[in-house]
Amino acid sequence: MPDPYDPSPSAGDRFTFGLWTVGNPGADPFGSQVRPSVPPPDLVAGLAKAGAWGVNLHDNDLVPFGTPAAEQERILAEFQKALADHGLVVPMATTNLFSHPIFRDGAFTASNPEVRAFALQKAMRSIEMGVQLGAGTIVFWGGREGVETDAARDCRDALGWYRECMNFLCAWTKNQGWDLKFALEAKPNEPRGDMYLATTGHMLHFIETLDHAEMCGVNPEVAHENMPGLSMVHAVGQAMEVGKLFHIDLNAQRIGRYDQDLRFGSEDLKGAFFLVRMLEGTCGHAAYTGPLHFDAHAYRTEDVEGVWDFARGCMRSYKILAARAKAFDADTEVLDILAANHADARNIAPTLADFNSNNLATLEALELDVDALASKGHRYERLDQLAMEYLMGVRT
Ligand code: GLT
Ligand code: MN
Ligand code: MN
Repeated sequence: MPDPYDPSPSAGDRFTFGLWTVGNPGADPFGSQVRPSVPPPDLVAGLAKAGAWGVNLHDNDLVPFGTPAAEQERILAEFQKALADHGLVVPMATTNLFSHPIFRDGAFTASNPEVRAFALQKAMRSIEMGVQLGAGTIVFWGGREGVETDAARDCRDALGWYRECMNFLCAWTKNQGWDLKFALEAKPNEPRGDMYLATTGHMLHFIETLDHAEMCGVNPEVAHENMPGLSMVHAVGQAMEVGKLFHIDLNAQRIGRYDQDLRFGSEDLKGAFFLVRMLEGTCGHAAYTGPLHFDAHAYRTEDVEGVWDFARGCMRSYKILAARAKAFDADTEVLDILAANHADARNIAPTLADFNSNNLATLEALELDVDALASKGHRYERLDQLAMEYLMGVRT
């Protein structure tokens, strides 16, 4: 009998990994690579075998910086053959605007307009390649958009240039006749001392200031919200509530550390549980239906086989958490506690939903028993323990 927690694209699982994730050779700032660099077509084969649905990439994950055009075409053809042979799709593409030394002072926010021009040229070439591979979503992670010292420039100027570049790319994309979504990814720090647009909340506001806000949304990452101790569930919830969750980077992270990009579910299991519950649809809200992307990598201790243990682990943990969340949401004790807290016996909620003269009069006349309300317990200890017991596997 097949294991119900094994990923299965034919059963509708839409798990994806970046070439840079399963292809991560285990280098860190203190040591060189510990695993061989696996060619992208072999990563495609491995991902298909592991049960992934798709693969995402930076331009330079596939085509090294500076590759001549003819060689790029050969690499692309070989990669597309691997995709076709193994039945994988490329739903998302992104641009490496952080590795090359030209981006040492930023890309879209670099003080030098020539660097910003180069960043735009590179992004356009990368988007063209993404379109050729079938990507519908383009991620923008501003890895170098920030400073170590604010003496470098006024952050208002940086934000203005960031906006100009995003506006330029949106307009160019529309001009090309492409129907693409841009997903902007926030991070508070690393590699820059302080990065502009540090959280998903910052990003959501910035998007509303763009000329083509409708084609821009966010790509929240668990690690990036958790590094400063923020709630990924609330970041994703805010994005979903305004229809802006265009993509997601799933991984795991301990608060206050460097960007660990750990196997999904391997830290903060409870945070992962409530995240998956939200993504799968809960409390009467629609599910997220986009790709479930893992932006994580295997421990440096692993060899190539360990990388596939890591990839399977990410997908299995997601599916196990989805099953646990579904059971939690169907539990009558859970439902009873929620119903008791949400009860609206006097039908007050509609009065609060809209300011008009009737509602104002109703609100002003409303007599509320402050002492009774203030003394009421909510039973969240019991509710949370129920969640924990599902997570610990004793309640099913
Ligand atoms: C890099 C970063 C990730 C981003 C990738 C997309 S690149 O690995 O750490 O969080 O999502 O550019
Ligand atoms: Mn990411
Ligand atoms: Mn990360």
